[in-house]
This record gives sequence, C-alpha cells and structure tokens, in this order.
Amino acid sequence: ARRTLESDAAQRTRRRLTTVIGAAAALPPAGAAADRPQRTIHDCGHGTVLPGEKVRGEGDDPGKDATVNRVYAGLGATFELLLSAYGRNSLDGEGLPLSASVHYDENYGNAFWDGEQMVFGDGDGEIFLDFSLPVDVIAHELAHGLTQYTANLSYFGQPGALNESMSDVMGSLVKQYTLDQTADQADWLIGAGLLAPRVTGVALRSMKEPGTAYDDDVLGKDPQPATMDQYVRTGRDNGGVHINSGIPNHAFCLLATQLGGKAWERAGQIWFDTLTGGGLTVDADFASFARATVSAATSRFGEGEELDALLKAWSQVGVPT
Ligand code: ASN
Ligand code: ZN
Repeated sequence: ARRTLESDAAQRTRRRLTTVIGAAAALPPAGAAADRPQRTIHDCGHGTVLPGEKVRGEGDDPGKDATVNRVYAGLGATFELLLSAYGRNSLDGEGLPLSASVHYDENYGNAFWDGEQMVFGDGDGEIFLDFSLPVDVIAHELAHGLTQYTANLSYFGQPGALNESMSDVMGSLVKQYTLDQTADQADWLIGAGLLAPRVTGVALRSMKEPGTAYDDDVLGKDPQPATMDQYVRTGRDNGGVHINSGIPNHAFCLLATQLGGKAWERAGQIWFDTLTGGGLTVDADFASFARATVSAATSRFGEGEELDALLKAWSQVGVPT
C-alpha cells in the first residue's frame, strides 16, 4: 500500500505549501492517478461525416486496422512528449481528450485539425499514401490544437506560417522523441514515407534544407524558402503558410543542431515557452516571434550558449531580433 501513497518528498512539499500559502489544493490529491491520455479513434468509412464510428477507445487493445493503431500510438507519443518534456497535460493543459478520425473521404490527400479533432485521409496511392504513416504528420495536426489553446496564431501570412512551423517543430520533435534521436541523428523531414513511390521526393518538407523535399512532374518543386531573402509573397495557401514556414523551421533546426543533444530538451523548451508563455499576439510576425524566443530563452537559460545559438540561428535565416 505504501506505493500508492505520496512520496515523502511530495508530502513535505504539500506541508510546506499548505503552511506557507495555504495551497494544498495546488497539488493533486494523495494517490491521484498520473496524467494519462484519453484517446478515441473513429472510422469515417471513406465518408465525410465527422467524427464517424468509434473504433478504439483509451485502453482498448489494438485492432486489425493498422491506420487506427498508428493514429492511436501517434496521439499517445505526442501526449507523452508534452507531459514528460514540458509538464503539459494534453493540448489545453487540463487533460483535453484527444479525438481523431481516419479513412476520411475517398482518396483524400491530406490530414487536418478541424478545431476540435484530427482527421486523416488515406491518400490516393498515386501521389500520397496513408497520412497516418509518418508520426510527425500525426503530431503536426495535434500541435495545431496546442497552438489553438495557447498563442492562437491566426492562419494567414506570417502568423499563419509561424502556426504551421510550430506544428512542424512539434511533429519533428515527437518523431525524434519516439526514436530517441539527437538533433544530429534526426532527418528533420516532415512526412517522410508519405509520398507514393512514383513521386520524385523524400517528404513534404525539410526543416534542414527547405525547398529540397521534392521535385516532381505532378507535385512540382518544393516551394519552401530557408531564409528571408527567398520569402514568397503570395495570396495562395493562406498567404503561403505552408511555404514561408520553411524560414522559422530552418531557424529551429539550426538552433537545435548547434546546441546538439536531444532537440526537445533545450531548443524545444524555448519554442514551447514562446508558444505558451503569453508573449505572442495572434498576429505575431517572424520578427516579433524571434524576439519572444529571445525573451523565453533568457528567462529559461540565462545569457549563455542557448541565447548565443538562438541569436545566430535567427541571423542566419535573416530574421532580426
Ligand atoms: N495538412 C494541412 C495542415 O495541417 C491541412 C491544412 O492545410 N490546414 O497544415
Ligand atoms: Zn498544418
């Protein structure tokens, strides 16, 4: 029974908080369950009615559908990174249940967050395969929920590209976390394994070398810039949200590889603090985001190698701090 009780340290902390600020309620009750994900996966059966039929709930054994099982695991991996690395209990910080639907529509070549849940298409098999295949794509969609509950960056122009980039950063971090990779070992690709064999390319995007993920007759060439001098001014794609995200993506990759080690620990912490710390407005542009990362890094790590690497990374992509 001892195991189910609070540790001595937790009891000491509780007594101290209770006596000092009368805040016993700030700690979970003795013996409370650890934060756990609350996942539900639905099957749209190739229709477009959401969420579709529930096919797997939290704690259910894996079924026969590999897509369902991959999405369930991907939601779990994302929940786990948020909790273990950043101490956040789900997207809203309060244990929000995670809902996803698979087999959306016929040959649907995308995945998305609809404001309440994730949705995954199977692809057409000609250009795109099943969107549940890359764990970073699953985490990307989930991270749109995290952004919605925090900085709530608007989905157009530079704030939109920052919204997109935050999802790519979290996507890549979840992949690196599940593979236990260092920044040097990571491929920094988003959507590796998603392109059908006939497509000339390796992924949807590259954070290490934006603009090089594919060059194909049907898809065209990866349009992402790596630096501000290549910034794309366009009205398409909500003002280039999936295009100019290459610039903050590249800054993050430069920072993480310069620091070395596990990218979610220091570089990821700075980005997480920036997103959740209240220092961003919904219409933040690249420069104001960069300044917010500087303030987050300084609060978290002081004026050391993290700050030096951060300033260098923004300078390399041409964003002023
Ligand atoms: N897969 C895309 C994304 O999450 C869907 C979209 O354009 N919103 O960014
Ligand atoms: Zn996105």
